[in-house]
Amino acid sequence: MRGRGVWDFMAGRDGIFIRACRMKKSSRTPVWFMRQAGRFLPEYRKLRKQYGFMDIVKDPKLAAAVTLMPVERLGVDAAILFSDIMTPLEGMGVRFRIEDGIGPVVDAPVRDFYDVESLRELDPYESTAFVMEAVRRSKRALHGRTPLIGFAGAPFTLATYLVEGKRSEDLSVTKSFMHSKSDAWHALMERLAAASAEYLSAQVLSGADAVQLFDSWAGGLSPADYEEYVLPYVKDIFRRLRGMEVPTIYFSTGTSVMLDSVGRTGANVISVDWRIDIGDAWDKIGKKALQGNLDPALMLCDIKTIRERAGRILDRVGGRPGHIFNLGHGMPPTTPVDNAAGLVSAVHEYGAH
Ligand code: 1CP
Repeated sequence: MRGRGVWDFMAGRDGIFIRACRMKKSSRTPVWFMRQAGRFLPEYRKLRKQYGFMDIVKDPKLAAAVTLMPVERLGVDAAILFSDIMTPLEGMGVRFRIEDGIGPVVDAPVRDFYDVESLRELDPYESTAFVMEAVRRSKRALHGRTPLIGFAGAPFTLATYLVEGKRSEDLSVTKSFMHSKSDAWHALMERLAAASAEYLSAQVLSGADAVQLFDSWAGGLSPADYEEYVLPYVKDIFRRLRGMEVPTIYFSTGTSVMLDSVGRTGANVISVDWRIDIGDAWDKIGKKALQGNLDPALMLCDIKTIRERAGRILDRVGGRPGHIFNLGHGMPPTTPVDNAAGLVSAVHEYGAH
């Protein structure tokens, strides 16, 4: 089998993170952070003075080193591969760059059926071979300390960058494309879903122990539009991954009002933001594992406040199996390292069952 080896069996495949994804009981609540790799760690900022962002992403040795940094520095219970949601798009013929202070910028935005038709099918082993090598290297370097989470962008969130050309606050160009050229929209979502599913499968076959689909901007849609234009494609991705025997996680923000839809994506774990009480979220989602909920802005407060708010979430959950402690969105770039490390310790202390 491609890329599979002895590490699979040593890498905590029955450790606390994977057990929580599977809703099994464990000795304590696992904790990791979205956007823990890169961004706020001083050792990453130092590396970035020497290399460009995509240079690190495309160098498996450097990407694996950044993947390991939060495990070593913070003691989190899972590693997430260092890359970006935009990475596979290059292999579909999309030219983009990551600009400092802005994020992804696409050279020629996708605006009609012709643009959609010109997107190539992704061969993840060919055009993202460096990602698969970074997965293998990260696994070897982790040496079974924690599992490795692979990831991809969800079709809608990728489409927002492709259609708008960069981050947009109101997603107006995306929405107008979606409503006025709905045939082209569905064709675009179909292609992106196929690419994300292939890309995630390849990461699993290269050694990823779990995969997360990032749908950061899904909450900008009305519940009805989410159901019609987005949900079928998210479901399709998780359906295609079902035979792979690794847990799947669906991340979105601003979706508290449509948790019944989000709960039907087919993911094993649902990530929730801070705009809802975690107990209420769990009632709406039903029998699935739950991740997230701490407001990322708290990371910029004093450690006493962070510990107190983390304690409230753990109290509310009450040791129910299937809880993964995380933030509701990414770690803020200006987070003091001591706050992140202090939060990991707090969860390890209070979250002991
Ligand atoms: O200057 C730099 O070093 C580049 C900053 C940076 C970093 C560190 C970008 C550009 N991407 C990343 C890494 C990254 N992106 C990871 C690595 C693993 C981790 O730390 O967890 C992951 C999982 C992502 C995922 C990602 N990229 C998302 C989904 C998660 C989220 O935060 O909502 C999104 C929306 C992106 C797009 C993107 N890439 C980079 C930036 C600054 C952005 C966001 C821009 C925006 O707000 O639209």
